[in-house]
Amino acid sequence: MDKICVLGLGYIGLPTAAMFATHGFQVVGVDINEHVVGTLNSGDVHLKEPGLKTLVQAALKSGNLQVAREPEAADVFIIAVPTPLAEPKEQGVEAIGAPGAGGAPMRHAELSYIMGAADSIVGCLRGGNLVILESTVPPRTTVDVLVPIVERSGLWVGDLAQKHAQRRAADARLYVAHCPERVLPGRILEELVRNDRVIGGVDGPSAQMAKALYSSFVDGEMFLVDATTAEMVKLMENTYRDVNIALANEFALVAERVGIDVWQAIELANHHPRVNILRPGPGVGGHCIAIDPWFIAQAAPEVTSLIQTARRMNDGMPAHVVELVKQAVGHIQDPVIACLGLAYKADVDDVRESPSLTVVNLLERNGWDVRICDPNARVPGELGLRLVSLPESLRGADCAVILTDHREFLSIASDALAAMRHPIVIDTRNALASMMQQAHQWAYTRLGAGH
Ligand code: SAJ
Repeated sequence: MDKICVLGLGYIGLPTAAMFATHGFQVVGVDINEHVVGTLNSGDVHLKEPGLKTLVQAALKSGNLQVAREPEAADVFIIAVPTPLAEPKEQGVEAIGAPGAGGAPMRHAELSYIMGAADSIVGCLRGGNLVILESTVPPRTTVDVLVPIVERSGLWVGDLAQKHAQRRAADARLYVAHCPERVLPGRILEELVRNDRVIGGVDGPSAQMAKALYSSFVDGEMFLVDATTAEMVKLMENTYRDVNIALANEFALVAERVGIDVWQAIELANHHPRVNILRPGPGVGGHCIAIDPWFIAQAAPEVTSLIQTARRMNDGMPAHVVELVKQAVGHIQDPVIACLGLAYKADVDDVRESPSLTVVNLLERNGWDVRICDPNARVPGELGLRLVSLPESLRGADCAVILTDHREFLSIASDALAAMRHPIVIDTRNALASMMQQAHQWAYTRLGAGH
C-alpha cells in the first residue's frame, strides 16, 4: 500500500492527503475544480484551517504529494467528496416556517459527487486495491451504491469474490471500506491524529486493510465493524447533537414565554451529573449536523418523527430571530440592521448551511437596509453578499444582531456601538450578556431570555 489516490481536496480530503504524504506515502490528490488544483500547484491553500497550509506545503515540497485533475492507478483510493442535501422542491426561504413547523419538506442526500468519483476510478482499479469511502452517507450507500460501481471494473468485492473464487483468480479481488472522519472544523489536524475511528469493511479483510493504512498516523483507537454500522455510527453522533440543540432551542422559546433566562437554567440543569443540554442559538449550520439527520430520516421516514421534528425546529430558528428583530424595531421607519456573523459558528470561515444566511435573507425581504459584518467568513461570489467592517456595519444602524459569537464580537468597543442611531442589540448567542448588564442605556434582547 504505497500509493494513495485521494478524490476530493476539501476540508477532509486535503488534510488527509497531506497527512499520508508526510507519513511516507506517495499521494495523488485529485479534484475536479480547476481553481483548487491551480491554487495548490502554485503552493497556496484554498481553505482556512489552523496548520493546514504548513502541512500541505511540506507535503508538496517533499514531492510525496501531487495534485491532479484526473485519478491514476494506485494501491488505495480514498473518496472524500461532498454529500450535500439535494435541493427540495420548494426552495430557499419560501420553505422556512416557524420553529418545528410541520410543513417543511423531507430532504435527501445528493449522491452524484460520490457516484462521479467512483465512476472516475473504475478504469484505474487493479486486483488487490482498497477503495475507502470517507464521505458521510446514508446507511447502505457503501454496499448498495459504491460496490456496484467499482465492480464495473470486472473485479469482485467481499462475498462475491469468495463466491466466484473458483472462476476468478484471487488477484481479481477488490477491498472496500467506509471510514467516516469525525474531526471538528478548526481542530482538523489535531483530531485526525487523536480521535478514535470507526472502520466499516464490506468484509473482514477490507476492514483490516483500512485499519493498517490509517494506523500510519492515527493515535486513537480503531474499531472494526461492517460498512453499514460505520455509516450509522457517524450519522447517529451528529443526529444526537442536532436533537439536543433542538431541545435547547425549544426550552429557549418556552423561557421567553414563562419569563426566565434559559442560559442560566441550562447551566444549572447541567450541574446534574447525567445531564448535558447544549446551547440554543439562531439555528444549526455547517455541512454536518444540519444535514446528517436527514440521511437517517430518508432511510426510514416512517419511524423518524423525532429526528425530523428536531431538524425542523432548528431550521425554524432564523424565522424566530427575525421575529425578535421585528418586535425590537417595530417603532422605527425603514430600520438599518447590522448582522454580526455570517459563518455557521464562532471563529471559522465556513458559511455552508449557516442560519445567518437565512436570517439575512428574511430581513432583506422586509425591504430593510441589512449590513453584514464577519471578520472570518469566506463568502462564495454567487451569494452576492457584500461584507463590511464592524465600524461600518454599526455606524448609523438601528439594531445590531449577534448571529455568530466570533472572538472579535465578544468585546465590541463601546464607541463602535455608540455610533449606532438606536441602541438596540439582539443577541442570539448570549455573547454580550455581561457587557450589556453594565450598560443600561441599551435595549438588549437575548434569545431565550424572557422578561
Ligand atoms: N450549535 C448550537 N448549540 C450548541 C452547539 C452547536 O446551536 O450547543 C450550532 C453551532 O452554532 C453550529 C452547529 O450547531 O451552527 C454545528 O456546530 P458544531 O460545533 O456542533 O459541529 P460541527 O458541524 O462543526 O462538527 C460536527 C462535529 N460532530 C460532533 O461533535 C458530534 C464533528 O466532530 C464532526 O466531525 C463534524 O460535525 C462532521 O464532519 O460530521
